[in-house]
Amino acid sequence: MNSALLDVVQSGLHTVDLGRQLRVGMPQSPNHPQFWHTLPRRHGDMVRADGGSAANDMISTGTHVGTHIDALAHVSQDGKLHGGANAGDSCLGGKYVEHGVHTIEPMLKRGLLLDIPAYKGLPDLEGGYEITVEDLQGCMASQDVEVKAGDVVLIRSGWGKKFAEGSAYVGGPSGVPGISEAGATFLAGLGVHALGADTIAFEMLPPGGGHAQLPAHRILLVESGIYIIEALDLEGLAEQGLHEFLFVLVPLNIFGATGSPVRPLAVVPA
Ligand code: UVW
Repeated sequence: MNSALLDVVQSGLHTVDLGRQLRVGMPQSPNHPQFWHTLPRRHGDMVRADGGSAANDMISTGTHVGTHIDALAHVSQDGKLHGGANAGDSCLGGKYVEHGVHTIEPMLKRGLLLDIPAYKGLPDLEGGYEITVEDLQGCMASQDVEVKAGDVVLIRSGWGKKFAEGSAYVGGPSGVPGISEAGATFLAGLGVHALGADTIAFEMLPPGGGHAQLPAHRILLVESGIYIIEALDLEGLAEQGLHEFLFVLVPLNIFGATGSPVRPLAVVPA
């Protein structure tokens, strides 16, 4: 079998892992059940006659842990989901049939990185900083990024460096940088397929404000049908100066769920 696609694969690909490693105790949104992993069976618990033995695991977890994607069912506004469906009636037997994570097609899309601190000449953005429409436009111009309909746009704030620090990453007292209502409206107007960021809630959280108000979630998930990807690791892309790539993301096919942990990849020719 031969094709242009396989020719590219055979000539070598360079992959940047955009997902966080799932670890017990990693920082996560207080809104969601914690990730937990344990070993019900360890080597030696049961040993076969030939001396072999197998270990196995169990996980219990919220679906919005680590790097994860929000399905359209995740957020409602005034009792309505995207497209006007009644949020209560849409949950059939505890499953969001119409807008659950199982409805998200595997993503093989053009991915774009907007590195906002690099554009602004800063090491990182401050907690609570709202990335403005002017920031987005200026960053696109200076990093030669032209957003087209169907793209996946990843917004780096530099806040992802705090992931290893635990609660500092969640940003309760400090707030977290990100876009808000204006930025979400602007990017939705460009017809993007999904948006992602290196922060816990994708959008700007004001100092001390927590997750009390999430206007970008409303604009993207409810009003525009645009998926949100959170807690991405964008440091590798930034270090390598990669602003355009093949973006690959496949959510777990969990029927009726509001989200899924993911391990997205950015892929370019080697
Ligand atoms: C919320 O609580 C809004 O969840 P997520 O950060 O996954 O969007």
